[in-house]
Amino acid sequence: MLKKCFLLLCLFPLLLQAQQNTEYPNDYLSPAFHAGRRAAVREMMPKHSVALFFASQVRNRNNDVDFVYAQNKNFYYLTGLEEPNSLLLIFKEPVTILDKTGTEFLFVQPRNPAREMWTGKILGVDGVKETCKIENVFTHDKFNYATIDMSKVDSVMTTFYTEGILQKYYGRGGVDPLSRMAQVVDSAMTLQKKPNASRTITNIIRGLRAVKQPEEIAILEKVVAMSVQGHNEVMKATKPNMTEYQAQAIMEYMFKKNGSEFVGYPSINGSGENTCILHYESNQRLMKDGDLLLSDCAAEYHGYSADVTRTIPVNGKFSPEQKIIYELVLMAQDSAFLQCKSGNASNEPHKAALRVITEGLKKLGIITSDAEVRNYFPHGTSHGLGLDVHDPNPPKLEPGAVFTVEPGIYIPPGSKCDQKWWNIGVRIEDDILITATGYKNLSAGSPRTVAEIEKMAKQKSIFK
Ligand SMILES: [Mn+2]
Repeated sequence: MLKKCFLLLCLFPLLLQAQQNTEYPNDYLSPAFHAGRRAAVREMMPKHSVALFFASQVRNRNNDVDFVYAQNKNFYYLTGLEEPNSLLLIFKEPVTILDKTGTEFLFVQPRNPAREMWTGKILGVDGVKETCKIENVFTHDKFNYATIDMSKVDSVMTTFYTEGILQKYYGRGGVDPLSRMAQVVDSAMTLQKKPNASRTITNIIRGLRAVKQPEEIAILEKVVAMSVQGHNEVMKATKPNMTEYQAQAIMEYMFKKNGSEFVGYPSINGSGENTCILHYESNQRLMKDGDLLLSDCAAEYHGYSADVTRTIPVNGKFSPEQKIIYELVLMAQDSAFLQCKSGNASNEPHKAALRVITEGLKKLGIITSDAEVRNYFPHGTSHGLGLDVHDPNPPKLEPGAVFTVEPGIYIPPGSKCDQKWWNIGVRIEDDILITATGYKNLSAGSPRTVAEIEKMAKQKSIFK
């Protein structure tokens, strides 16, 4: 009986994650969500304007191998469609295109059974109508800018794709049918003389993406939970003479095991001197007794990324110097959390963290002036989090804002301070949701304090 209870307790963390019990995942953003986002964009568009949103192109990796396809996040936000060679047009006022009158038109790649046998199903017009619940869908070969009545359209807007970038992404005279479409759009954009029109649509969509809807928060909670499981397993499994890439493997195994499609960004698993390299990605070093391991790793799920960092002692116990620096970063993070409330400017958490770290480093004699703090804490404390790992954040925090709080201190070898501090790099990063009453730390399931981390390091890993 006791044994059975123990087993159940062990399984409990795994059961926290909803188990998939349908043939394919069915917890994607709903067509109603995407329709609502398109309506919100249109609502904010200036009179007599049209906004163009392009799907990402497939990108070649080597020879005949392409990169895993990654949809343009704005296009995904507005459609949910994960296919290349597609274009969404949103008009402020209704227009008629190909005998259909409306404000939304989607041009997609046509079905191609021979190609689909090799690279997978293409939805085609009927499939897109059914899946995305968008009414006016055509194959992209039907797109002809000249057939659109532009007499009432004063501005043409597109996000990120300036004229030059369009050419870079789509090419000229390529075999891809979209190249022709890209040329048409390109020429349409050069025709319009309104200055800053594209900045307008970029600002509109950034403003919308900065405040998450309930469906987005539900996915973010799942992807952060997957990421927490990875960090906790690494805490349990890490020991001297393991490599950084083995820590990475354990981390990413846990993401994938729980349904994550990708990592949100290349995993950073830096030990020893590599803890002081902010975006260290090669993860090749053999970890030694007495080192710290800084893991900045997170999963991606249904397009949304988490962003979590934990710093742990490789042998399971912080040295006195490591503990001092760690607890200073922790104190900075705690003081930043206190600024996570609706109505605050979104840089208030950073200001609080910077103050604590500046005073702390001065007290330790590591710096003598305030300006020197940037040598050891060179980055900001917060960025928005969502479809992009660096997502828009609203200028003023409000319910639905999701962002990171990630202070850090990095003391590389050769720094102008006592040698005992060298090779100590610490970052603690959590994912915060602003609520009506305060904030919720979505990644609170992963230990942050010295005592909690040292306790978890003693637990048995599924990899031991
Ligand atoms: Mn981050």
